[in-house]
Amino acid sequence: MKLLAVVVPAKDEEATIGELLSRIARVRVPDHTLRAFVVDDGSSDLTSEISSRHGAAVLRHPTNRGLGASLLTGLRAAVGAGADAVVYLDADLEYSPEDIPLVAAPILSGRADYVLGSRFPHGARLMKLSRRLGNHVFTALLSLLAGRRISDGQTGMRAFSREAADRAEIIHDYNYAQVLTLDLLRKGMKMEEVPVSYQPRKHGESFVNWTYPVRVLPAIWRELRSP
Ligand SMILES: Nc1nc2c(ncn2[C@@H]2O[C@H](COP(=O)(O)OP(=O)(O)OP(=O)(O)O)[C@@H](O)[C@H]2O)c(=O)[nH]1
Ligand SMILES: [Mg+2]
Repeated sequence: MKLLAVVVPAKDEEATIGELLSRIARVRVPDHTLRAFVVDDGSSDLTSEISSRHGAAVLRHPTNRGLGASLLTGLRAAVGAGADAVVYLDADLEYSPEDIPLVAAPILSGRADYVLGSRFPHGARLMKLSRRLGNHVFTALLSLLAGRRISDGQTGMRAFSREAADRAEIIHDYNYAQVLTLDLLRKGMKMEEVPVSYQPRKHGESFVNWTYPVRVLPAIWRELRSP
């Protein structure tokens, strides 16, 4: 049996993490054992306790370090545990664990090293207008920089080959979304997009606010200038 690691970064997600982990436990992928790795990013609620109770491996950041750092902690732990492939998804149930086999498929068949689970076209009408516009602007910019058409550059559900998980670098903690993709493409990783289902967050708080563009643009610039 091969190991498919499911990395879940979580900051104060006690309302949803239990249900998410129970649903992950019911997902079946042929020839693979699934194991959840929850990265508790300095939560002050019961995120870690609930995750341990569900049998997940829990990696704890003593203080809040941000989503990019959390994802990287999860990827490194998964590779360290011998994962053959990794799927990552957000903890807030916006994405469905039932889509894990779908985003993992191009990796498991050896067709791709990196998969973006795209919320378009299905989820588009559910997304807030401001979010949708922001997504289009940043995805257009990412497509331009990547030199290929991408439909959802900011998705919170992705899959990685072992090599991509091992080699990924994230130059900016606040918004890993675009810089991670640019980093992996520049390393020659093969990318695919797969449509996934999407439902806007019902609990907890989002970390996205009006400062997003001010923080993301310099990060993209730094990634492009890095060797
Ligand atoms: N808010 C926040 N989330 C974090 C942090 N570190 C890890 N996360 C997790 O990162 C994932 C994505 O965060 P969200 O706030 O849902 O970001 P988003 O999906 O772009 O925004 P929404 O559409 O409003 O949900 C969630 O699983 C969070 O629990 C952090 O420092 N702040
Ligand atoms: Mg979310």
